[in-house]
Amino acid sequence: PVDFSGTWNFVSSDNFEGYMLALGIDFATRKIAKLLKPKKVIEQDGDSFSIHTTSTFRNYSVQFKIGEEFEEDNKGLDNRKCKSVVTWDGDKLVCVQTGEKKNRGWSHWIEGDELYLELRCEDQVSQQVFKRA
Ligand code: RET
Repeated sequence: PVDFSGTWNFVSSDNFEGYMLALGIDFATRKIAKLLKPKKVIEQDGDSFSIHTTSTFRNYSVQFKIGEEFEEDNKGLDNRKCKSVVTWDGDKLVCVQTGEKKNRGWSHWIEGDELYLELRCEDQVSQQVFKRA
């Protein structure tokens, strides 16, 4: 199967502003966040994942096991708690984040040496692309 493990450098992003607006992220944070080139460090061990998003401004980490619901605090993002669960859809990792915001979640997949991340919240979709370091 796919192995997401490794360090991934930011390449580009699309509509991150729309996603952050849908989450209710404040103006000042959005202005800073949209200039960031975050790095992803992913550790995958069987069905266990740890994903670290790091930037010069703020970091976000999440740990999960496929199919096991967990409480996500989204600390430093919108700080809203969600019940999250990540499953495989073929070779895609798909997360559903159930909480106050409708249609919230993300998908991760790999194409060649690029990692794609689609972020969803309400009617907004943002796509980010990373390249293997
Ligand atoms: C940053 C900077 C501060 C403001 C915002 C951020 C967004 C981070 C996001 C991380 C998503 C992580 C995922 C991990 C699982 O694969 C860059 C921390 C809003 C959206 C989906």
